[in-house]
Amino acid sequence: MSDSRRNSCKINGSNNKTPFLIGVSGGTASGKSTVCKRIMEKLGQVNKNQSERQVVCISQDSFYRDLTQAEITKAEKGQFNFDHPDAFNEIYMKETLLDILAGKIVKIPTYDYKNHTLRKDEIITIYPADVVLFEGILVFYFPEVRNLFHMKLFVDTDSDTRLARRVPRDINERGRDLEQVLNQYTNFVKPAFEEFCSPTKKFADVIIPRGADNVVAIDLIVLHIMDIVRGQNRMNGIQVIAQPKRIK
Ligand code: UZR
Ligand code: MG
Repeated sequence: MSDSRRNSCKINGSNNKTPFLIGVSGGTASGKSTVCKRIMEKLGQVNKNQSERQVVCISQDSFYRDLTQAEITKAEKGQFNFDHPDAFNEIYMKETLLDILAGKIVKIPTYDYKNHTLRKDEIITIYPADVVLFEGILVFYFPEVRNLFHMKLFVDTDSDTRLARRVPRDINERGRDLEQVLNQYTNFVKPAFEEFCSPTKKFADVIIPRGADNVVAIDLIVLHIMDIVRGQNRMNGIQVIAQPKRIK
């Protein structure tokens, strides 16, 4: 992380917070969302209202670009490559992250996997937060997006494990049938992982083997996040007194 980037992570005098931005990448079904969920749980964030959260999580899926009619037809036959960088709206992604870093309130659509469209009727409002997690298969692919992160995590889960998780998830949660899931995996998901996602592992600051099962790694990351949030509060004039553990 560059010093200028680290220094820019502070709470401005007003309500405008410049959050600490963490990118979380990894192959499909590697456990990115679960790692983010665990981080938020350990920070006691999940039961809080969005506007009072200090830590929020956004998915890169909200930044798929709108498809043309011809592309929707292809997607319905499992012939559209959702794992290719071209499937994303890079500019919208970058501008949203810049707005978040500027402490603005942003509204982002959720993604509907069944219809392969953004749900503009279901909008998530992201309020200024101390820490923002941004997770997705290609969050480190686009240099201008990658350079915005203060910290980069790569969830490194074995590809057999990922496929074994992906199949039931796509069938149960994303309305697919087995043949479609396996065809899509072989034709698009696996080759795109090897070409576009896996090479971005080298940009990570921390690689998390075994994903959400890796409690030690997640605990270390959470401690780091807590340090940052406390540091920011201190800069804002609010002293948070950490109780150092006594070694007996
Ligand atoms: P994660 N995806 C869909 O299945 N349908 C869509 O409409 C949009 C995306 C899949 C995408 C990718 N691939 O592998 C996966 N396909 O979502 C990324 N095919 O999500 O990181 O949670 O696995
Ligand atoms: Mg996910």
